[in-house]
Amino acid sequence: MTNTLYDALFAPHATNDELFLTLDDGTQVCYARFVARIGQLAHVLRDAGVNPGDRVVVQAPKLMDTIALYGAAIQTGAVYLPLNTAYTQTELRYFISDATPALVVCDAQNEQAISAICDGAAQVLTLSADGTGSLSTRADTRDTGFDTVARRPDDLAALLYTSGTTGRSKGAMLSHKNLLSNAASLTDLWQITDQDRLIHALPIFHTHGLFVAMNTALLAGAQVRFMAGFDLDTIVRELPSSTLMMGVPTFYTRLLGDPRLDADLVKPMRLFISGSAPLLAETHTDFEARTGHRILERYGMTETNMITSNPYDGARVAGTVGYALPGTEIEITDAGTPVPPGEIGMIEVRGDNVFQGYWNMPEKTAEELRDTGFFITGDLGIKSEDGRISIVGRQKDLIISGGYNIYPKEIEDVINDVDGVLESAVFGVPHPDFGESVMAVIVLENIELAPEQIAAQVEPELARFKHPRQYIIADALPRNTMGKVQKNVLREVHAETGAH
Ligand code: MCA
Ligand code: AMP
Repeated sequence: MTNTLYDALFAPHATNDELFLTLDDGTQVCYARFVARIGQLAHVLRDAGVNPGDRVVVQAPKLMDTIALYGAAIQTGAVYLPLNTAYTQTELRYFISDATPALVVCDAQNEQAISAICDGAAQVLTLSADGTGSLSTRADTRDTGFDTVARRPDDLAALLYTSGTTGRSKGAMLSHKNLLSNAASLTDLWQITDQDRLIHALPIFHTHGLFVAMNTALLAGAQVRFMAGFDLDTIVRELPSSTLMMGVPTFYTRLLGDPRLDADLVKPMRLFISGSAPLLAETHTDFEARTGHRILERYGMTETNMITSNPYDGARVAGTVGYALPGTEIEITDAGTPVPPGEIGMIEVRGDNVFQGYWNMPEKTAEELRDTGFFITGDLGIKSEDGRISIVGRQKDLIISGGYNIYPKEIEDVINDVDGVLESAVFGVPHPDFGESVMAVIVLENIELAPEQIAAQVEPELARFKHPRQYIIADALPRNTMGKVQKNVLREVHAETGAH
């Protein structure tokens, strides 16, 4: 019985006594124990009625059991669907109704609200920050052996929601082959081995922390220092005994802000990797000056996994995202036609890493995934003569704050629903810690409404990281002759405000 992803990432470790995870409280988990836990959790999933192809929604804290649950979903042939722990009930209602899961796993404090949303259509089990909950309790008494369900390379392994320009999040369907091919390319390119110890401070509900970091570590049999979240002191403490770190640019600017960061502290470190948002050239050069390490920047998307990487051995050039990964083709296009090297165009990508389409959204899939297999990323870039890619902008209206993607349309829709609001424009302005932060300019109907009154209605609907840091009331929005709101004008006018 073969199961593409399980056989590559988890099964080989069934008798591996080497160390896998080290947690914040000092707990150490070896690979074999981790695989045994996956087996126990797989029984719980099956008992809960999860069948092959069913979605398992997980909105849970970052724990060993949460990552084992990913393995268990794969072993039972289910589709793993992780959700940001910051999502509000309104946001959860959408994801659950769209994905129609068989099971939802959540923190006990959200059990009641999520049960009400599911309304009997899905089972709800709990996994809380202290590791307790009905999921763990049930697993504790189950067998560790589980007959792995067969899954082929094209079967779905995960469904990851990514916000959309229309305001509605889209579920990106990722197959076993999509995930495994990308993990294999990255492990090879970044030379990850069982001698590595990875600092893992990213959330595990996105591609970066879940697939880029965990799948490569599992494939290589590396050790993982699994941190509940980003904590500067913990990272500074762990750097001298680690070899590898993956982070968003905010990790690196925060480290640079700490006087303890120097070449001595990072002596055993082999590789620092950055992605999910543009790394400023200044951060790149400052980091090298302080530590002697040139950060390796790579580029990816939820729909495509990783697309490019700067080389491990060759030049890591600040402001570029490197070359297409092996097995991945990139074309820079203008209205679908490739443009010559050095010219700006749309970045399109094709390869085993590219997803299977959007869940329940065939029209969206058709708009963004060509019949030729090329996916239209929405990012604008340039390819040099030798194939090196630089991202120069985005055609999609997107804000990236601390590595989280925020689509303005989603926030504008909520603001526009407030009584007394005529229209709004949401955009990103430079922010020293998060790279960009969210700002809203609002035009009112003929009525007095304070920004705080608007915020009080908007914010309960949206995860905290999406909240505008400022609401500005204006008489009108700047528009071009076609009537389109000029967000570039708003960004320029308000550029200074976001830094505060
Ligand atoms: C936290 N807050 C944020 C963010 N994170 N606000 C805006 N943007 C954020 N990213 C809020 C908190 O709720 C808090 O609100 C306040 O800001 C300060 O929180 P702080 O303690 O400073 O935050 P933190 O807990 O230290 O988190 C910052 C972080 C985190 C470490 C940068 O956001 C993070 O881990 N980001 C990584 C995201 C990621 O994994 N992206 C990959 C997506 P209050 O005011 O209530 O205190 S995958 C992807 O993009 C593709 C595929 C790719 O290429 O990787
Ligand atoms: P997501 O859809 O959440 O996976 O985010 C993907 C988007 O993040 C891409 O389309 C890019 O706009 C952006 N992104 C990821 N990595 C980088 C990078 N290294 N530099 C610039 N933008 C990036």
